[in-house]
Amino acid sequence: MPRVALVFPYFRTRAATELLFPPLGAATLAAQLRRLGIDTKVFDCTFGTVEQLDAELTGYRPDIVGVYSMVSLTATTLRVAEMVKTSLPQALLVAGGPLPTVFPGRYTQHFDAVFRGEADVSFPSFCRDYFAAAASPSMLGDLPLNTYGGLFVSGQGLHVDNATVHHGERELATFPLPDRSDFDHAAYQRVWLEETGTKVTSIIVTLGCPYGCDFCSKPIFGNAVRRRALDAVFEEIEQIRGLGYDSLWIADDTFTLDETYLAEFCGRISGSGMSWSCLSRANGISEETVRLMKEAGCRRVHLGLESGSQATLDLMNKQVTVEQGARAAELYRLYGIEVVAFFIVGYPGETAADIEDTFALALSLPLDEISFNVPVPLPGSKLFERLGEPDEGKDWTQENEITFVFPSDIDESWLRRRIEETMVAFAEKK
Ligand code: B12
Repeated sequence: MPRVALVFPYFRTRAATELLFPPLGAATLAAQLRRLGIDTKVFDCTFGTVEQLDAELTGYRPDIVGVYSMVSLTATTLRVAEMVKTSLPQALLVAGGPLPTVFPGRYTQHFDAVFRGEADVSFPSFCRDYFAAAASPSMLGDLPLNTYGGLFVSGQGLHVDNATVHHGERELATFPLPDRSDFDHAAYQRVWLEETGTKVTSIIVTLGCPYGCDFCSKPIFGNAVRRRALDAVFEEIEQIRGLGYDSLWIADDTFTLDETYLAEFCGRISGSGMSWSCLSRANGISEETVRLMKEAGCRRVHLGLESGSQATLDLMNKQVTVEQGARAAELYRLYGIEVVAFFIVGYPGETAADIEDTFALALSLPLDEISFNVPVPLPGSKLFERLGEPDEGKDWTQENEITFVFPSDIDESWLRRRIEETMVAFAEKK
């Protein structure tokens, strides 16, 4: 029987900033593939090594190996691709995820095909047809390649560059729930329990974000906001609870966007004993909604306040004011929801005085945690379009670095010192 392997090439780094969640993209695709009757296995590398992956993949003998990639996984993705070429030379190598979506041509140098964007339907349909045709990597041209949304192939005399798709709410409601059965939940829960006292896992409830922040890259879900049917969401939450988790990290770009939908979500999760946290925005949130969120078990929100300078917020096209950010933080805290605030310092075009405004704001608000990052030009963002590729030799694929990867007027050692001083002042204030 033909087999598909889905690889999530993240190997635990134990960095202070690491957050461990099973990859939902692989779980989503596994559910769709299994619904089509295709033998599928997810290889989540989080707790493993490259050698283990090699042995397990070779033992499984897949005909198609699909690898997820994003900016921080560039090196491991290529390493896995090389490994597959050596150990499983007959397998078709396919890439998907945020970075292959933005740079498909870079990935087809190492992979036979790339699926850009939401691949829920296109990739499983492609696998089904590939197996039905008893195809091999050199026979791709025999398949109806222009019918698979987001497919990109370049090589062997083929050039396919199909438009990406965004699945509508009705279609999303017909999808199977992500299949989490291949993950090592005991290992994930052990880490979370040790670090936070709760067992947290991620879930996606709404897709997309309508805002156009200059630094943000939304290669998969894009601007079109779609809400999942709450019946399906709550069936998934029950499954998650059945796996032993007691807390959710809602990974949506902006979960608090639609207050009516949010109120319905709160009504349904209330009293379930499941706590949750999510990302929110400085604008568009009423006191009544915050009250409902608290009653419904919301423990903390993550707010991208970004800056204490209006000029910088405007440079970022954040479409909020400093006052709105301050009010949102105060409102959440008033109702007993913890606030984690993210700030970006050293934005191209901002001055040292703007940055000092950010440090002052961070120290003046009732916040539970703060973090400062320099802007990283993520492929797919407007900032990247403006700044281009990072300077030669700068490693921009790491998580949460305070190192400029582009020429900046801001003195990096001054910035590091001021960040440290602000963090110390924040800790003393708490
Ligand atoms: C959850 C999340 C995390 C989590 C966990 C990631 C995990 N284990 O999956 C945490 C908090 C750890 C995290 C950290 C980081 N993240 Co993050 N994260 C997300 C987030 C919010 C949701 C991802 C998700 O679960 N999506 C839901 C699933 C269903 O979608 P999906 O994974 O995209 O899968 C679909 C497609 O991509 C495709 N697909 C997926 N896999 C495959 C495989 C194959 C073979 C194929 C064909 C298709 C395919 O089909 C799926 C179904 O449609 C996204 C934003 C977003 N909305 O995408 C950012 C995002 C992926 N993260 C991003 C970044 C930059 C980071 C960090 C580098 C941030 C930082 N500076 O610290 C770190 C790196 C951490 C690391 N471990 O490497 C960027 C990536 C940008 C880019 N161009 O590469 C994104 C897009 C956010 C953003 N706008 O900046 N992240």
